[in-house]
Amino acid sequence: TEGSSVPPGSKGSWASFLKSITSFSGDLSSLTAPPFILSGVSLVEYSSYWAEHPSLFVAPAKEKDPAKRALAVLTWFISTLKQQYSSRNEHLGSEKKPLNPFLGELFLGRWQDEAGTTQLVSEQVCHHPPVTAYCIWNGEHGVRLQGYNGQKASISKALTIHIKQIGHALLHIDEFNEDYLITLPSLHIEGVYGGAPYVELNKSSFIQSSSGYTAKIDYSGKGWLSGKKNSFTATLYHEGREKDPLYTIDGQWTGSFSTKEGKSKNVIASYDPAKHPLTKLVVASIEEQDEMESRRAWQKVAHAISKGDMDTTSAEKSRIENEQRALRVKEKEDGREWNRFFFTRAKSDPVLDALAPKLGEIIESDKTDGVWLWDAEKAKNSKPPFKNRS
Ligand code: HCR
Repeated sequence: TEGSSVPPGSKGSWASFLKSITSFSGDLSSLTAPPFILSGVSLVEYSSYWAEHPSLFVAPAKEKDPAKRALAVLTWFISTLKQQYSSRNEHLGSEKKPLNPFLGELFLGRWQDEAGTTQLVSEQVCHHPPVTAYCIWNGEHGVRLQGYNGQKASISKALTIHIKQIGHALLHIDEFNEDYLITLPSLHIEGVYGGAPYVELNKSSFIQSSSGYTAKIDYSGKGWLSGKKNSFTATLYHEGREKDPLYTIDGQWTGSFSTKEGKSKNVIASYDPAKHPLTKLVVASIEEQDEMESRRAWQKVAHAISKGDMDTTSAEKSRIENEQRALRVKEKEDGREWNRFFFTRAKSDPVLDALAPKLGEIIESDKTDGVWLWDAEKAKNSKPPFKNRS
């Protein structure tokens, strides 16, 4: 095909892959894709995108004014979008298919910088359908984010992959005993036909605070006004008073954006990603890692993918899948469920139940057979080496 990014040797396998996805719906992880589109990074690592700018993550805790605090939360959230949805394009040339985490897979790390220590625990709490739960916290600043997410996919005739995210995130700020419910945007993947997939965000997502503020972020692919890709407009208002914004932010979530007061054109702050370098996540070396930790568990697969060695990739993947299957069979025989390391499934979460109704129907289909909650008791008792890392 003209303008195709598919490597010459992969045309055939890409054509069969395209054929296979036209008749698919649901769980994307079940698709077998050609090696050039595979990444050796597991989806369990993606939780780290929430806090690659620790200073922005903790900034709301320093803000005394509640409206400005809500604005700091919104600014941090928008700053994470570039990492979440376009970093693979930037580093790998296109969106890639991540490794499908196994049940109990862990990704642990910490950021160390001027914001102090910010810690990350990400755990695959469900394999079928895939659900990842995470908790990110900075003890010095008293800020904690916890959440979980899964994806539901469908494919249109034009080969656009539409993805609805299931789940949400909750940010807690100790100093003000304040909670923020963050909903996750829907997305679609374009450029699939030509073998150079990339993500665009759809529609809107919301942040609802317990202090009575709502933020609405509207995403528009080409930009209503600017015509630029990855555009958005966000407004922050007293709940129920959408027509009367306190702040408006617009720009590109992959680029820069500016904040204005009310509906005015008066810019009070601007954000340029080039001026906010990322803090690198510190992850234990593979030798130090537990066998449940992602990079250790997938080491051979990741290596084979990077070499384009499909035989080893599938052999090593099958080995992990078979081990997992055997574990599930054993659990069934014993009449027990896999015990998650850091999270517990609950019927409901009081914080979510208090904030979600303020957003109406938006979050209704959010449950993945209950909600996943960070379990401080479990975390305390987690066996070493996890403990020794903090
Ligand atoms: C859809 C996606 C896997 C899920 C990824 C999620 C939604 C995961 C949670 C993160 O917080 C945000 C996030 C960002 C990614 O953009 C999104 C991925 C984009 C592609 C990937 C598919 C499973 C890959 C499909 C295979 C194609 C490229 C052929």
